[in-house]
This record gives sequence, structure tokens and C-alpha cells, in this order.
Amino acid sequence: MEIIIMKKFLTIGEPLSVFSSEDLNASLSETKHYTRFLAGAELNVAVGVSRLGLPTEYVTAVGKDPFGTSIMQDIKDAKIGTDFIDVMEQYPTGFYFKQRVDHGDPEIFYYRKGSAASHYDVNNLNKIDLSEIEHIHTSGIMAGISEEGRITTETMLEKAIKNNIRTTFDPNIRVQLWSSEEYMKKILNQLAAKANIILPGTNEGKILVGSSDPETIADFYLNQSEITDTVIVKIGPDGALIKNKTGLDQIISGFKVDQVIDTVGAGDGFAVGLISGLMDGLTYEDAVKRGCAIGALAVQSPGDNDGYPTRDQLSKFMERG
Ligand code: KDG
Repeated sequence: MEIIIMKKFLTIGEPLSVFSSEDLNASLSETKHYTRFLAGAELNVAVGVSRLGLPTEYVTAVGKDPFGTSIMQDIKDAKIGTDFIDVMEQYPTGFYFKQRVDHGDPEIFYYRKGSAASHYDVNNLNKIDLSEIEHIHTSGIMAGISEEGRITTETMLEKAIKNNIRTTFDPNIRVQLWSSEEYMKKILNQLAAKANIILPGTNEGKILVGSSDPETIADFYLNQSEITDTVIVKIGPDGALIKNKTGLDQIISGFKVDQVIDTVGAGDGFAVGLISGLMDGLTYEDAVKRGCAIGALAVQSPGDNDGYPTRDQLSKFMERG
């Protein structure tokens, strides 16, 4: 009997606790009631991919404090590997507050400066056996939290190139994390040039390449690097454009949603669908359709990743169309 060993998904980033407001449309300074959830863009992706049953590793550092302990437990409960998570006594675990609004994007406020993850030691990447990994997901957030985070993200992408591992890069613009827009733009586009698949949104395109036209954004990233072969531009509820170097140039339509509760985590949900789809052997078109479905499920719940589906929930939602 032939034994097939499934290769794993790996991502790297900063885990956070998010305090999500219960007080609809109150500003953060007015809000009195919050519920705490697990957050962190790349961790959201890990949670979603693992929930679909794919072996998942997460690379990070947490503090030796209550949020660090609770995040570690949530990660174990989500069946994500903890071998590459450092616990640092001297630094805290980050957290943030998120407003609850009935339309648009919520106000957010971070307490993450000097966090354990922002002190992640890049040398720890040498402990990872990359022969077990099929796909690595990175985002601009880890690069924005500190110089160590930037170097770690870049090194991870370079290691992936050397080891022939497929990579995704989501710019995930968080202006609060960067010293200036110019610097952010430079670093995010430099990192994008080291990844195979880039996942910008149209609003991000406006800042990073000076246009919110999906075709223009895709062409910019395809032309700037030999390594980038595919760009998937997220156009919100309307779906996404896939463009690659072998001629695919197609818009995949999104899913209608009755009630939007919280938009945070939708982009990560999209990445979950795309990455899990590619790991399942789907075509880009089908993987992007799955991404649109998980993005649509994500906006219907208050936490950053609690709306991501199991296999069963995903197929029911996709059948409904
Ligand atoms: O994409 C969702 C993230 O924004 C959220 O979980 C928190 O990582 C986070 C961040 O930096 O905003």
C-alpha cells in the first residue's frame, strides 16, 4: 500500500487578541462592552486552512502572559502546529480593539508596539524543515510591525524561492503600523516581488500602484518580477480578477450576502479559500471562487475568523450560490 504524506501549509505573523465591541455604532472611546476573540491576519488564514482539514503550521512569538496563554490554547484547539511558536518572557502579546458598525469598515486601535512577535528572531526560521511544506502565506502586516518582522518576512520568502515552495503575499495595508506611506509602499512592493501569487485589494492598488483598476494593478505586479506569476485582485462583493503570465485573465464573481456584520477578516478568508483550493488541486478559477465564498461567510460574524467554514458548511454555502 502506498502511503501518501500530505505536505503542510505554513504561515508567519503576529497573533493578537481582539476585543470586538458589542455596542453598535458607538465609537471606541464610548464602547463599554466587548467580547474577546482570536485575531491576527496570518493566524486567521491558518485557522481557516486548518478548519478545512489541511495540516497547518504557524510561525510566531507570544508573550508569557494571559493573552499569550489563551492564544496558544486557541491555536492548539484549532489543530494548528505549535512547534514554531516561541514564548518570550520579556515581551507582551499584542491586542486590539474593534468597533461594531452597521455599514463600512470599523474603527480599530492597536496595542502591539514592542510585542513578542515584533521581536521574532529570524534565525529561528532555520529550525523549520521546509521539505514538509507545500505553501507559505505571508503578509505586509508582519513586515510593518518592526524591522525584525520585515527581515523575517523577506527571509521566509527567500527561503521559499530556494526550496521551490509556492507562496502567497497579501499586502494587508495597515497604515498605523508604518512610519510613512512612501516607506510602506516601497517595502510592500519589494516583498511582493519575492512572492508567486499577490493578493491586493483595489483600495490597496490605489495606494501601492497608483490605480484601483484591477487590470492595471495585476499588470504592475506581473511586470515587476520574474517570481510573481499570478495576481488576484480582490474587488469586494463583486469578486476577484485573476491574471497570470500564461494568459489567464478572468473575473470570478462574488457571492451575495444578506447581512454584513463585520468586514474584518474577509480578505484572510479569501486567502483561506484560494490556498486550500490550490492545495486540494483545484484550478485557479475554482480556488478563487472558493475564496470569494469564504470571504462572504467571514463578513457575517463578529470575530475575525469565527465565520470561516468547515468542509461541510463550505459546500452547502457554495451549492446555494
Ligand atoms: O485581516 C484581519 C486582521 O486585520 C486582524 O485579525 C488583526 O492582524 C490584524 C491587524 O493587524 O489588523
